[in-house]
Amino acid sequence: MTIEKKSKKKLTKAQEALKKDIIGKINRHFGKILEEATPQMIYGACALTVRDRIMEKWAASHKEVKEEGSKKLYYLSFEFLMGRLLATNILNLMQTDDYEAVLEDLGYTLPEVAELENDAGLGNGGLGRLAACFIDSLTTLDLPAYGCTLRYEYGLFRQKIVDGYQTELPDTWLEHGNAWEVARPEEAVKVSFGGEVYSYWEDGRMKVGYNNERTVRAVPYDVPLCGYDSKIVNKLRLWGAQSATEFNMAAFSAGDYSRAIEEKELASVISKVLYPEDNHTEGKELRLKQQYFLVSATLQWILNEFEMRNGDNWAILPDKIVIHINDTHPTMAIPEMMRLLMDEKGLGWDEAWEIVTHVFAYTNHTVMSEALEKWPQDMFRRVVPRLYQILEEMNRRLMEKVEAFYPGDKGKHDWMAIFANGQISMANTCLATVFAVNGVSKLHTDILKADIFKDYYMMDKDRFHAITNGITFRRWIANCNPELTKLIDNTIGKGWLKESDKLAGLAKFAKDADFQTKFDAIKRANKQMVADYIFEHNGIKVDPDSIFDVQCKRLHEYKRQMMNVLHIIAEYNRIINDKGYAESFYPKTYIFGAKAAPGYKRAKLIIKLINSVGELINNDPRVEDKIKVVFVENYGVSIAEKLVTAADVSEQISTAGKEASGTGNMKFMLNGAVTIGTMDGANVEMYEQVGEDNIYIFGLRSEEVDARIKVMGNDEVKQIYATNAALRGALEMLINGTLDPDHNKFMDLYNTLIFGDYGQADTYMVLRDFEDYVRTHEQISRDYQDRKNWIAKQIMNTAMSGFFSSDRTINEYNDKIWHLTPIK
Ligand code: 26W
Repeated sequence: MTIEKKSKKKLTKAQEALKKDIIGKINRHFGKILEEATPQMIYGACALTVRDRIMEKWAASHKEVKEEGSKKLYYLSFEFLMGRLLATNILNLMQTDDYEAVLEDLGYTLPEVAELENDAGLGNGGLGRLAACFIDSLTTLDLPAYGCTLRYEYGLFRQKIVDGYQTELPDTWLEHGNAWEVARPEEAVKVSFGGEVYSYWEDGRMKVGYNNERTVRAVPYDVPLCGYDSKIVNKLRLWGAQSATEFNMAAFSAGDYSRAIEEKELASVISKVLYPEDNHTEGKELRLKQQYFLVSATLQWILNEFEMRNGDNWAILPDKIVIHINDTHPTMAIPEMMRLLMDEKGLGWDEAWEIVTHVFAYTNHTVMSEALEKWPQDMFRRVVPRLYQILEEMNRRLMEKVEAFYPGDKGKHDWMAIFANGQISMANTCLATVFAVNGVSKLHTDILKADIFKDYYMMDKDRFHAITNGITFRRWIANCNPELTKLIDNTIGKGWLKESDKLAGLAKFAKDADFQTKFDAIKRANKQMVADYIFEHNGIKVDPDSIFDVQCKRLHEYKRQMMNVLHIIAEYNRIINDKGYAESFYPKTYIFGAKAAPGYKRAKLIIKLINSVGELINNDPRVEDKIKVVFVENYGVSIAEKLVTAADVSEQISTAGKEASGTGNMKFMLNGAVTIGTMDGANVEMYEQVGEDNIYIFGLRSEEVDARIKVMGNDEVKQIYATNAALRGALEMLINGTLDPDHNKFMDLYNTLIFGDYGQADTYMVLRDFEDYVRTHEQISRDYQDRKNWIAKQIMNTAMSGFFSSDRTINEYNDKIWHLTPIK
């Protein structure tokens, strides 16, 4: 890529020094002079100067954490969806102006250089992005914390649309190296799999040994992270797998060739690739190995660090550390800590259990049953035989407690057990152990308490918490929407980026003519930017004065992209057939972005459908200038940063009760989009914050959804089909040849709505909610044209989004669960 050079301004002294620094990196790191440097090298040189600055802070902050012996949080997560780091790191260091000036002097702009960084796409969706927002807020609040995850060589696949279909390409994010990480081979540990466990007596206690196990080396790579205008530096530790010895020579010489080769193979695959499933588990053995690898390496590190400071005073471990399990994926940390404390450190079961039950907290992020992790017992025993034994004992003790509380209730026993029906339940392993459990919004937590975790809730209510998710305002407005940020700074002063409640001060400007003009001009410019992006990438010309209606998130049936598409088809049909409607129709641009899990056929078919509908509508002269449908390829953090700034309408339309929280909803709200949504997840709280005039709520409520399935069944679906002609027309277009010449490509989508998969039609209430959805869209189109009132709604959304800062979320976690002290 070549970047056009621009003209110069005078630099301050500090900026001159920074410029020298950057040029120095070009000389010494890349062995080039400035004139020869490629844009990629300019990026690399900037990143290295930023890293130096963070490292200087790090050395100081590390010393403080050590000296104060403060309690630390370890946030274990299989996903950290960090995105790009250059611009946010510069922002957090409060050096945006300096870097902008110097880069301009060198003939570049900061945004164009920042764009050269590959996204760190080490996550699927909400859970991974939440972890990334959390680590930013933790650091900003000066709370000592480590994020722990795998150093996937390939992150979430790159999506390429070919002939309307999703295809998956490897995400080679490390191809130019990773400027942010520091390898720490001196802190490598060994992780062993499989083999046979045996026990023996030594020094008066029972010890455990292994035969035939396979061992892999875990090497940490640390990414230092600075908070916004904060003192401390935290880190994200990425564990990569390597051969234990380049080749296990001992085994090889002893004639055990297969073992030597297996170890090498295992090392080469373990941290190779992120599993691309979101809200769905496949129970693959390699995934189980990944889980054990991360968990064992992290716990060895945690206990080693603790031991170095506190010797064998294990009883105080819960005062010094807290380990957070981000969904059940790192649950093996629980039996692994039992193993290490008993087998390696010599503690007895009761002593170890007392510690373990005071160290772990767990967050649930989904109620979708296909996402609840269960491992086949046989596989689990084969991969981690010692943990299997420990879980058996945990289960035995658990069942005694359950029997005491629910005597003779066999159904409850099976439902609550760690071992049941040949499977091991990770959620129950957590629930049997942790001192705190939380849901990620109020509604979601209520559902946990009343439904999937009810039996555990009844046994111990106090440990359940509702902590609503949040997003870091540094990335999701300051960095991605600098013009709006400046406008807010100039209107209410600067403090709001750290004290987000102050944003409410904007409310009194909602109807202010001058403020409205400026606010609207920024939205318009952002829409133009996205229109340009779409033209460049999709070749589609969209009108920046049309309503930008955006649904961007993972593709899943419960998120109901399908309902959105059916509505678009119905609108299209009506424009063609109803002249009055066509004349009064206000132009709309529908924008989708979504990756589907590669094995989720129906989700992939919905992507094809969106593209086919786009093909049809975008090329039909009868609807020209009225509707455009755009599918943005390869949706991820960096594309989200553009789209959230340009949306007028944000689609948050999941079946009520299914979306645990949602965080995209908050990003759109913060940037002044108006939500059309169901009473689901955090939408409920957005409604409470922004008030009914500034959000469009429709559809069945969560209680109604359950009742509907039980009581009304499929007859209701038949009836809707028979009576709603617009909907029927849209559905028939799936199979009548308009969208595909062979008529049956989309048959599955039609069938699942109308007949259902296991006899239950319309599981996700697409048909049942359709009419209300259409009505609500019509209202939005009318309201949008009342410009003053609409802009006021948009401003109110930004103003009332302070509650959704992840700083607030982290403070709640800290007060209710972690109890860390900010570093002074
Ligand atoms: C094992 C396969 C798998 C992979 C990921 C199962 C489950 C998951 C995640 C828990 C799915 C996920 O990302 N859930 C989302 O978490 C967000 C952060 O709390 C919420 O805002 C979303 O509503 C929820 O869907």
